[in-house]
Amino acid sequence: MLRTHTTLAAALVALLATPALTVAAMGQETRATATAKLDSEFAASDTNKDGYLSLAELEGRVAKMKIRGKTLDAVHAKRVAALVMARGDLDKDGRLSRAESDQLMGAVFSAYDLNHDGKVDAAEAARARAMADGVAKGGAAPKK
Ligand SMILES: [Ca+2]
Ligand SMILES: [Ca+2]
Repeated sequence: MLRTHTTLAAALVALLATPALTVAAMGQETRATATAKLDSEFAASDTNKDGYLSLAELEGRVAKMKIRGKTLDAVHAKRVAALVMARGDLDKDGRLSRAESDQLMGAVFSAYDLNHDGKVDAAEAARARAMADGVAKGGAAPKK
């Protein structure tokens, strides 16, 4: 079960664990390259091509995400999608716009760029992977 105090971290990790934006690929990732990956990720997730991610589209995407080779079960996929929406839907219209998605990605990046040098280095990526492992097991992410 995702516990309340770990939910944001879990949701952020889940975003990073998408196939196009894998946690493993975060080594030496810069904000610019991460944003470029988000562009293709957003397009792939927007299945009806209306320029917004609905909760259903998010759920569909999350359900296909692999975290260390394992997909989340349906219950966790729904929860993570709901958390991503809750965190990212700034204007509360029930869908994620590109701008909202970009802003969420910025928050994700900042969460992992622990020394704030604009890059997620190998050590920071390793920490992200450890958190992703916690999500894949359905458990809590490591505490700070
Ligand atoms: Ca859409
Ligand atoms: Ca919105």
